[in-house]
Amino acid sequence: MSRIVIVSNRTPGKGPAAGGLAVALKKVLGEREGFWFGWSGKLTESPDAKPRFEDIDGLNIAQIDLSPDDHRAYYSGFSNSILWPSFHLRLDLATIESHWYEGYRRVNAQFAKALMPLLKPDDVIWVHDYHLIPLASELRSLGAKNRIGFYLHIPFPTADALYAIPHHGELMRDLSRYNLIGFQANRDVAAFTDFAEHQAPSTFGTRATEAVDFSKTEIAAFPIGSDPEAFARLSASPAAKKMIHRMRRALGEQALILGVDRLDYSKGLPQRVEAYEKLLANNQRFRRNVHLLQVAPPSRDTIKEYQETSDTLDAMCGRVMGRFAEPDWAPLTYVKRAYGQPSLAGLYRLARVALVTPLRDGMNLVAHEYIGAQNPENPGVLVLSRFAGAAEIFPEALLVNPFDTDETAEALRMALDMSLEERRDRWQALDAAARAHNVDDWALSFLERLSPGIGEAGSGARDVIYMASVA
Ligand code: ADQ
Repeated sequence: MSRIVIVSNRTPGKGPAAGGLAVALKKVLGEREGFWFGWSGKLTESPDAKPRFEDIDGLNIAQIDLSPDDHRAYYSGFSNSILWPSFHLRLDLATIESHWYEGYRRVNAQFAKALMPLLKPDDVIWVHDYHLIPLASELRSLGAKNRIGFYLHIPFPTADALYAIPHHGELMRDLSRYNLIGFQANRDVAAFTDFAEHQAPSTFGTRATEAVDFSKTEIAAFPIGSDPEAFARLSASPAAKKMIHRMRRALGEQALILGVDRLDYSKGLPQRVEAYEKLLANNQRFRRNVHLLQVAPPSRDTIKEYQETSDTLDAMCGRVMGRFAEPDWAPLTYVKRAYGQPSLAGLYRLARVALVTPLRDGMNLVAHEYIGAQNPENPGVLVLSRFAGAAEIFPEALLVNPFDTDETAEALRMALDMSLEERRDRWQALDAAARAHNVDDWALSFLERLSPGIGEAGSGARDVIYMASVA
């Protein structure tokens, strides 16, 4: 019987996870038998080639270690200082050290070597995210003939940004070794297709670039979702109620405006605080009547650009406090930590407005979770960036250009002034879209396209090996 092998950068750990991929795949894994294989999170000078098996939160997981040098080049270097900023169109924040590419390839080869002995000929392999673009190539060079799919959780860049990436030609060739490539949004499919067409052999000049053959690779959008029903349930859980009670006591009659993000420059946090500052500056009536809570646990904080984003945000929050705070009123609270899902659900439920304004985002699961957690009788309003993949499926949100802080401030004002009837109408449409794009259907539709018939087996009917690692 065919098995499913999922591969990504990191295995999920215990406790609250701040990565969207971990949240999404844990859900998929929780409903199936099998195991998850990925980097253990441990660094050692001479890693054992053989994976170790462990039970983590009911999931059977196989892990390998990495060497510190390889990990630095592969993870902080090529993946997160070159691919992440370029794919998010932030070439100004990219650090191009082309030697990192060797470490990136070495780690992909190490993953392939560890995985290969575990594979059976009819296993179906699902590889996740930008850390592992070369994995199919590496597996194929070891003789793997399996169906292999790749899912990109982040946006696909424009041709110009891709050209700025060292070895981009090899990465495109690596992508052509997959049978299926899944993107978050139609926007990404269009950018990929555009690039694939651009790098076809030129009929001009004498040195035509060699074409990459994508004739065996299917390309499609599979927008990821959350579990809106679970967030609806969680928002009425004791932990959520406790959080709501605590917040109500602190807020009194003030309307809560909420932001929840990993602390990442792609999330547009300084622009968001500036938009809030403009709301307060332009509308005196909101002072003392609204409160912004921004929850943003640090991530990738060994990378300089992340520390700088954190410093900028500290300064912005300080500026707004200095400008508007009074002895008995603070305009905002900024919390740098992760919360468990029940507490988050409580915050979502209480928030009159969710500010989800990334400068660019693959999907953005916070938007889905916020919708799921709303009270149908009295729902809040989602202010959403046009540049999140989520904008394609949530047109009933208040869509904004996050670079235009006047526009975001005005959307905030509209959200705070919106009638109950309009809030309900918009939320009903949003909730229907969030349910139609839930995470279970996302996983099944990808797997079904990769290997027709495989999704019908249902929970536990097949062994599932997840070889994975998370952002
Ligand atoms: P991320 O960039 O991590 O994911 P996102 O989709 O917003 O972004 O997912 C964040 C997840 O982390 C959510 O499930 C959220 O609940 C959780 N989270 C955030 N802050 C938290 C906090 N303070 N405490 C607890 N949990 C917190 C990447 C891509 C996205 C894509 C996802 C999934 O960058 O574009 O949507 O993968 O594919």
